[in-house]
Amino acid sequence: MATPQQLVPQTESIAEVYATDEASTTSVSPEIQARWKGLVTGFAKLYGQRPDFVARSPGRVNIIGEHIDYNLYDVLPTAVSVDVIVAVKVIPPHGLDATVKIANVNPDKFPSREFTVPRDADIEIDPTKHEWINYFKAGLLGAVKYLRKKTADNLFAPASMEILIDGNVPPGGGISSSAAFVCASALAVMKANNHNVSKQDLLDLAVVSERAVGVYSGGMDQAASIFSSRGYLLYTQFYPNFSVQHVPVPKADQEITFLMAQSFVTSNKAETAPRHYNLRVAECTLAAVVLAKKYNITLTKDTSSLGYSLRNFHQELMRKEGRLGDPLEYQLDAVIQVARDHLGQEEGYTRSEIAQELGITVAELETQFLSAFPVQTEAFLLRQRALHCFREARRVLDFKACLTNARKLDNTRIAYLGQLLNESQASCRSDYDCSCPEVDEICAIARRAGTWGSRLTGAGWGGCTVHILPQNKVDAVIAALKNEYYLKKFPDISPEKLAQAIVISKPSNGSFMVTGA
Ligand code: NG1
Ligand code: MG
Repeated sequence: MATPQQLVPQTESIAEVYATDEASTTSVSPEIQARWKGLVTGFAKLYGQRPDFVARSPGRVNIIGEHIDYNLYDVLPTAVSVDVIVAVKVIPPHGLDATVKIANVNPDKFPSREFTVPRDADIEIDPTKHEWINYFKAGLLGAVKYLRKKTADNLFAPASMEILIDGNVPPGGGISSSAAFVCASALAVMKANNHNVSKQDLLDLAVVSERAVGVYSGGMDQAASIFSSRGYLLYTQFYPNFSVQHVPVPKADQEITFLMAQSFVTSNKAETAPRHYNLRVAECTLAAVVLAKKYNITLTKDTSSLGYSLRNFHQELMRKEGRLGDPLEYQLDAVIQVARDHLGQEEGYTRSEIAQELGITVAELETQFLSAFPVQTEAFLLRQRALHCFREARRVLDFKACLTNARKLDNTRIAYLGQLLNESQASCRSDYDCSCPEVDEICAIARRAGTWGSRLTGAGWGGCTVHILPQNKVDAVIAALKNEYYLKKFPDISPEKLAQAIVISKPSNGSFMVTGA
């Protein structure tokens, strides 16, 4: 029988294993071992000595719960086996401006760089210049800020380092190469400065670091990259406080597989944020404050990126109506009805209509809610965004209940899990408008070929899809996707790219570190 769901101690430090420790290394597949060895020998060749340690953080797939982390609703991602590994040698002396030499195992695509970390200032990241080392710098910046605070030393100088990186998470592909990169980098910098960072602290700093690149994201990706555990999904809660639980996928009548398929439609999130990602963050916030106003509720600020989330409104409404003791599912049903009743305008709300709802001027609306980042739109679709969010939050609860309330997943339950994924996709497409024709097409092809459920994963507008399917349908689904999508849409696709298009990954371990390599 599967192990029951486990609460995870958040103050726990990141696991550290020794390269010579049989018990921890024999469980690693030969391909992974080869890649790690390649990194260490590559390092020795490049810098003339072996690294002190290797820090690692994986990509993630979100199984269900899309675009609700920044509304502080629960999500259900897990780490995947592709990851970013960072080999580091600390170079004395310590205490001066630090020098960072950084290289990638793929130098043609990711050229080597060297830069200085000034002792008395923050390193600068130019988000308009798309450089591969920006993500390392984001992790470094977050780690240095953390260490300066921790040591109460504003002039804290991090150690100089020689670094070699190998990442195999497809970039811009919806499985969070960015979070893997930022988390692994921050972890590496912590270790290089002799700090055993807790998972919670690494999470907090990694989330803030990524926002520095310009996207007002929630914390799901970094949580999955840091806290996941092999064989489990990571039930992640953000409200009232952050917490995670490891949820096993129980034994089933048929062996269940999660498959991910890239659309190869890249949406540059930082660039499209004013029309896509950040606009959605703003729309949800505005929906929350407009609903609160209708009920005469004053929201207090929460931990979401703009400070007012739909979860926050939900909580205050339930408190007011004396329903906080109701099961969360029923509470969500209630707020779904509230959104239907009180956000009536299908065509959306203009700035002046929202200002009128709130009893403030347009200028006040701009300063209070729309000044953190630019958004480009005439109409804010408050009704559709709120409905997606509340319903998606409900689907996450249903999905988790279906996994945890049974010792064994029979076919009816499995079909229900698939249905929830399909409903999530439909909602992302219509109410949240974060899908795209290619992603819709991949989902349709995959379902025809035998998946139980198919949907986009990650921010969308391209990126990656996730599918739940029986093991015995894997070949058929892969063949259908190749013939009907990849080869048709990209006739000149290289064999390497085609090989990266589809990944089957079992839920994997989160961040860890290897020393003594
Ligand atoms: P991607 O685009 O897959 O990195 C983004 C956000 C998440 C979450 C999802 C949508 C970042 C770093 N992450 O994921 O926090 O909101 O979209 O569910 O932007
Ligand atoms: Mg990302």
